[in-house]
Amino acid sequence: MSNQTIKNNWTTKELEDMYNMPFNDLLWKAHEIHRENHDPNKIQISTLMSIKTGGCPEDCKYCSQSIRYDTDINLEKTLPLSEIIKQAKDAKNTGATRFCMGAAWRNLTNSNLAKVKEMVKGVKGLGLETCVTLGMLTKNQADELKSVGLDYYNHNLDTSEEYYKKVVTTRTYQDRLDTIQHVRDAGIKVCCGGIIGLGEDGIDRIKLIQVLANLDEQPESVPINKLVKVEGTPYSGNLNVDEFDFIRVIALARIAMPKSYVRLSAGRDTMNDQMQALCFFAGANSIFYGEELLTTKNSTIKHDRKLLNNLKIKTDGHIEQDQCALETTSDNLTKLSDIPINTSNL
Ligand code: SAM
Ligand code: DTB
Ligand code: SF4
Repeated sequence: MSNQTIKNNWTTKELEDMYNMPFNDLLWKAHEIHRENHDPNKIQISTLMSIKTGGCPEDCKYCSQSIRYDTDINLEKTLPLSEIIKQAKDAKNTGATRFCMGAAWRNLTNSNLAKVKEMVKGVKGLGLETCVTLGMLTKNQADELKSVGLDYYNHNLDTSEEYYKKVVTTRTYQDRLDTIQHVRDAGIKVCCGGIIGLGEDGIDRIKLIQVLANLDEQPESVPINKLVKVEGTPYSGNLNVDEFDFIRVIALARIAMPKSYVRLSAGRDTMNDQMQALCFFAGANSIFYGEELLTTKNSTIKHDRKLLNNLKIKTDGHIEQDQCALETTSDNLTKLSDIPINTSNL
């Protein structure tokens, strides 16, 4: 790992010039920085679970869970602790090292805080890292979550401050920044990123990376989501994201935030293997692993195992490389799914 200091006074022009470099030059630069700071052949894997689905009062125009849009999701109350522990165990058995619990809340209430604290304790007890994404938090609530050992809090800025107003009207960019500050002040690691495909311009993507990189402390984790076009939301008919532009954003995030984990997040199931490989080359080193995200589908586990094995990318979990290797020779995905996971060290 390099000891280079982190730069957090990026100008828009510096990042814009980089974003617009010839593609090969940008990827070369990003990959060099990636190698200086990370193992280029290793990724971190997280599994997501929706602990409370739908009925959210916010109006985020991309979201299946907003009460304002007629989407085809199953509304669910907050799930019981036993269900969460069961799924966390499954996630660990499948190879995840971090378990992220998401709730369709505008903000955390104190009665929900008590429930979430039990969830964090239970999941940590399994030896998994914990992450939650629960909407806005007060400073005191962030301290309470820290007191039970929460590792990460996910709270995305989604896009530039200017474009954000078009995407969400029920809260401000500053509200998001305030929660991120409370998380940071409490000593919880910050997971903060955005979405590509909201109808934003290149400059909005550049400014998102600028805001993230210029935070006093850069987020430890930076999820870059590709919009999942959910039927019934205002963004269901958005234009497809240009794949090279998406890869450019990954590269820019890597260059501007050399030490952060850049997560290739939602929308991976619409990316082919070659595109994902280029994203890993450009500096992505984390993924959501598991059949589902929150309400939409993810790339399948058997597909991911085959991809990671083909690329000879190791994970920080218990995905057994030798088991996968058996499969590449036969290239038989059905057989792959039958291979038992080694649970000896669970
Ligand atoms: N309600 C909380 C909040 O908004 O912070 C937590 C859950 S919310 C679903 C978590 C994040 O998922 C959002 O901030 C957004 O970046 C991402 N997300 C939601 N719907 C998405 C979609 N259709 N495509 C891509 N990313 C999405
Ligand atoms: C993040 O940046 N992406 C994840 C996680 N953080 C919570 C959520 C993606 C949600 C995709 C749409 C859905 O499944 O509802
Ligand atoms: Fe609610 Fe979060 Fe969806 Fe916005 S992104 S509607 S806050 S669940």
